[in-house]
Amino acid sequence: MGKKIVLLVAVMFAASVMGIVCHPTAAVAAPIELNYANFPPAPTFPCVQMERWKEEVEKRTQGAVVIKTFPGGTLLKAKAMMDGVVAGQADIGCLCMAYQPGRFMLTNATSLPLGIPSSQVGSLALWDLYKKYKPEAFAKVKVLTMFTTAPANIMSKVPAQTLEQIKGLDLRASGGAAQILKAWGANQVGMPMSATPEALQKGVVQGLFSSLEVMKDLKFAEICKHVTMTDTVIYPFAVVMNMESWKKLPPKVQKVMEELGEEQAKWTGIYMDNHAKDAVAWSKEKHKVDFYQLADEELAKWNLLLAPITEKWMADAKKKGLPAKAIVDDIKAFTKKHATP
Ligand code: 3IO
Repeated sequence: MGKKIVLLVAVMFAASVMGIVCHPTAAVAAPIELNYANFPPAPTFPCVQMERWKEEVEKRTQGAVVIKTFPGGTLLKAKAMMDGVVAGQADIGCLCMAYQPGRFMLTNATSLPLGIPSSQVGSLALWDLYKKYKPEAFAKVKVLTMFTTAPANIMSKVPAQTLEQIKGLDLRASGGAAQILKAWGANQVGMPMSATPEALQKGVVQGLFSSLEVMKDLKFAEICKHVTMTDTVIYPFAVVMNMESWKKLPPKVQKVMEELGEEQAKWTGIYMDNHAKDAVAWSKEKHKVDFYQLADEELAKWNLLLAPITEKWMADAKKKGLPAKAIVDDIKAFTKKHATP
């Protein structure tokens, strides 16, 4: 009797193991495939964070999800990213919000001159801001993470060390950073980062205003021999997913992605801050780039010109029915919270 039961249990156990191992649907259950589009070239930080996210998701879902990455605008280009993801041309897309200032007005407030000191702080503050306000601009997608660059500096072919030297100089930037260049008197030229290498090469612009890691990743150190350190304003980014693609995911996979949201923001921030430092050292050593630190009184003069930018954003935001002052106050508070260890 006892033996029979043992045998029966053994047979049932073996059958169930066989079922798990050999059941046709379980054994060949194809992984869920997701396409992830990005606009700049593969060596740049938005693509580095994309590969890290892909690896983490594939690892944490034990291969149930496979992510195919498309850097360099091969699936969707910079300004087509949001609409392309909404339309399902890609499941996931990484976009720079500064390229569409009006569309992402609320989150673009992080690129007002409010003193965000680093990418790590900026990324976590931006994520907090998104979670608190859940802007209408993202109603049609699932937001997977957000992050920012390190503060922007001027990289140029000619010295741009005084307001006189900047006056009328063709410099490239987008969104909040573009407003800063205008305030300093440059001839601001707007275009995504992905179009900048060619514009520099062809002489359409004499330099750019962005975070310094591109000196190495896009080899701007070969052509821009001058950097003026201002550490003014970040560029904000979002990673968004098509809503249908999101809803189709098993809850376990959704959980993995949701748990990665803030972690990915922080990872990207730390990567960016370290990489920007690394790019500075590399540019000095390998390409003899001159890094110029503004004197305090000069920097004060430059900063004074920036005050109207936040006022203008607040007036415009109010017109659109946004709680402008609360948003700016929150960005300052989130910045302080993440800047104090
Ligand atoms: C950026 C965008 C793409 C690749 C590398 C980058 N480093 C800084 C940015 C910020 C940005 O979007 C821009 O246009 O300066």
